[in-house]
Amino acid sequence: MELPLLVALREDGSVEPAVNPALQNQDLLVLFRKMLLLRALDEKAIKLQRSGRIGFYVPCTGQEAMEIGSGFALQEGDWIFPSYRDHGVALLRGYPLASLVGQLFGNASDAMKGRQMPNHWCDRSINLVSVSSPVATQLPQAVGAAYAAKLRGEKVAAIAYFGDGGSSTGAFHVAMNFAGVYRTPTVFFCSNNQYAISLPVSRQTASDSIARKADAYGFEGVRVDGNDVLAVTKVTRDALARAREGGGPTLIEAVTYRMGPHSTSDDPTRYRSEEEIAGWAKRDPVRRFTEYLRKAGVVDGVEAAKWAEEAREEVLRAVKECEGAPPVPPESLVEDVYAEMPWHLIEQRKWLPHAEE
Ligand SMILES: Cc1ncc(C[n+]2csc(CCOP(=O)(O)OP(=O)(O)O)c2C)c(N)n1
Repeated sequence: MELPLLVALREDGSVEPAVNPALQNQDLLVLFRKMLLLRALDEKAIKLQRSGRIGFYVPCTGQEAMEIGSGFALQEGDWIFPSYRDHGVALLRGYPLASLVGQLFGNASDAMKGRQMPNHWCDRSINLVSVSSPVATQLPQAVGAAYAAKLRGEKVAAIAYFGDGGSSTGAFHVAMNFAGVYRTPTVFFCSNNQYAISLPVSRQTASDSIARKADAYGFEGVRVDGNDVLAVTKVTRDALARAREGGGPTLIEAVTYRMGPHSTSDDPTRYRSEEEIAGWAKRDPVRRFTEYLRKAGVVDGVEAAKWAEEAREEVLRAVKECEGAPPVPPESLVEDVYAEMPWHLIEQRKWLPHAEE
């Protein structure tokens, strides 16, 4: 039997009680405003790339609910192993917008000193581990971190984000198996956005769902409406709580849709129809949540528009702050590797342009 798709936000504006995270209004507004910020960041970053001001960007329009809902469910101390599309999780956990934007410019405003690919940020202070470029390699890392936490008796969980394409890798199966056998406090969060670049999910698996795969590894798999921020919050929160309490891992499949291109280097018109995109546009997670909040009397139309504008202004401020920064000094290339710089790096630093010595 197919696993049910858990939905909280019903079409008539009510909330399914079994999937309701029962949030206070102030928390609903946190979710809402972060979703708006994420949408505004995408809009601006695509424009920056198209006008040649940044080199590359990975958008997440259409996936705001799964980003913000799952990020909201995390607690301080939990370990986050993100994928390149998870800016929302980072923002929700307190990674500053200006740091995300600075990393796209790769200049002196970038904490990664321009050494990483764009969209590959991290922050040790919030247990936000560096994005891994090779698909799904973050999964065994997350299981290792979770296992270490378990051995130390720490009540924290590790969450690993990946796409439907990631579920076809060896790393996925290795990680799921180890997590099942050792009952590690890991949440596997799959954003099933229907495509791995141009490859549709129908070519990715013969199973009736990705969540189903958890059966084979001896733990629970859950399918949730990934465009429903309340349902995502609820299932992720439950899975993380179970993990922290020693209940073992969970595989969450958030069913969603990538509305934009895979990255700014992709042309999705080559592999998707207008009709398909229009069908998913009706389930836009930002609009859906806005409508719910309006019906519930939590925001009115004027406030919603005002906050959307404020989100755009916040992004513009971050861009202004970062874009004017100077390039990273070339000599920084040899820094941060050794506590004391060895002689050969001192020599090599002299050959770099603009080096001080
Ligand atoms: C091991 C590996 N193979 C191929 C690639 C090139 N690549 C980058 S993203 C991607 C698609 C991943 O799709 P999915 O896991 O569904 O995540 P999504 O991008 O849809 O969020 C591929 C094939 C890679 N980075 N690593």
